[in-house]
Amino acid sequence: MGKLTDALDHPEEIWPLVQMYAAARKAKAQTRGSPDWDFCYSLLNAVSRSFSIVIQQLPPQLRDAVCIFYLVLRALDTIEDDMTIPVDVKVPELVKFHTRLRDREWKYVCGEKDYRRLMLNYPLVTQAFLQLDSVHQEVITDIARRMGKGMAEFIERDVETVQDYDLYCHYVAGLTGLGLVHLFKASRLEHGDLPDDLANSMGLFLQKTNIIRDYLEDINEEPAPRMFWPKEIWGKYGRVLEDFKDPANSAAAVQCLNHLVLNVMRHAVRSLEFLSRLQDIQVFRFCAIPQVMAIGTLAECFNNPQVFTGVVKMRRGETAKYMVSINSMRNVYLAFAHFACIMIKKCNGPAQNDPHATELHVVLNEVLERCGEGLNVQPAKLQADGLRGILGKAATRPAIALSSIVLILASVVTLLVVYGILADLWRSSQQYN
Ligand code: D61
Ligand code: MG
Repeated sequence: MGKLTDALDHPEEIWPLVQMYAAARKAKAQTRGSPDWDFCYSLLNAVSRSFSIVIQQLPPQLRDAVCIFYLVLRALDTIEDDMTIPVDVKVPELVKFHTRLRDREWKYVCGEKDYRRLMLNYPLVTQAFLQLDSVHQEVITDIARRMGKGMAEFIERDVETVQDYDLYCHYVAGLTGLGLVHLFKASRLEHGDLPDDLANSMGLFLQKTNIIRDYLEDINEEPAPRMFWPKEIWGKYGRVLEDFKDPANSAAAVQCLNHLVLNVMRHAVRSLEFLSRLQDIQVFRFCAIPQVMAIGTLAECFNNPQVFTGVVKMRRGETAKYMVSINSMRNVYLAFAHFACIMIKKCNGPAQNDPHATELHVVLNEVLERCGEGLNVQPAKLQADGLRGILGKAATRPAIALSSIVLILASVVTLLVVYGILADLWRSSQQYN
């Protein structure tokens, strides 16, 4: 029901939804007829819808390497996340993981559902990994080694300080950014200056957004919760993290949430800088789409008590709209400005008494300024437009026209079907007469 009313409320999202659905179907239907690669791509599809779509639109010389990079790190992460593995078993397993990459027999049964399927069939991933260029293999092995070591470090201690938080996110996501840059360069698709610090910010922006959004899921995790919110921040708002689940503590919980949103938004300008340096359009889309989804998710989460009672996500249609329209830096600036404006509006309205509203406002203005520079318009003008939803009006204009066509076609099809039924009825009534 929600889907239909959403579509009627946002008709401009219908065509992007159709395009996404078609792209997903096409991706699923593609087979190479070799069990290793077919397994790898079907698992990628099953485990991550959004990364699967952006990975599959990469150029061929990069697509396979990034797909395997994803699955290798997903396997490592499945070991990290499995709370039934005893610490003294898990730590050495994470540290040694990179040495398993060339072992055609190795598997480690853990995780659940599709993650378990990945671990059970890991030899198929290894078989595909060993077919990659040796440079790609080396990059993946190096990142898996550093990530495993970092994950092991945080199995034995908690994320306490903001510095710990940045370090943990560097290990699990920032390193992925560094590895991807190496893969882009090794495939000769990117030649520019993409320093580690900028690539790291790309990962931190995605990872911190997930950590903020997944509060409830992580705290309810069985058999034991696994939390990454830094105590240096949440300790200012509560005695224990579980307290935020209680609606009686909603005000303090939301202040804590807003403090974390301020913390992650400090990465936004650097991530725009990274994106503006990319040269290949497919690599650009692969990198930009997740960043736009992240700032969209943050705009939804900011000052929203529902983070503590359920899942806060962008609408599927909105996700689809951005997936199809992010094909230039201009549209990234427009999207970032749009979501920054949504947050500025909250800073001036419902969140105006928040202890960090002023600081967040400053950071959001820096994002707007950067977008203004990129677009060659005054940030003030951007703000006036931003509140009306610039991307919805300018960048997706063809999508709106096309969605009207879809609606018209749908009406025509309906009429034809109704006409067919009536004609059948008439014919059968003629027979019996
Ligand atoms: C450009 C494009 C994609 C990028 C990027 C730059 C920089 C970094 C990243 C992707 C990585 C972002 C990770 C954000 C999602 N977080 C997780 O999945 C957590 O696990 C982290 C360890 C495994 C990383 C696996 C990964 C993810 C995305 C990739 C990739 C590898 C390889 C290529 C492309 C994209 C998280 O998972 C649980 C959850 O979020 O539900 C966790 O356990 O904390
Ligand atoms: Mg993990």
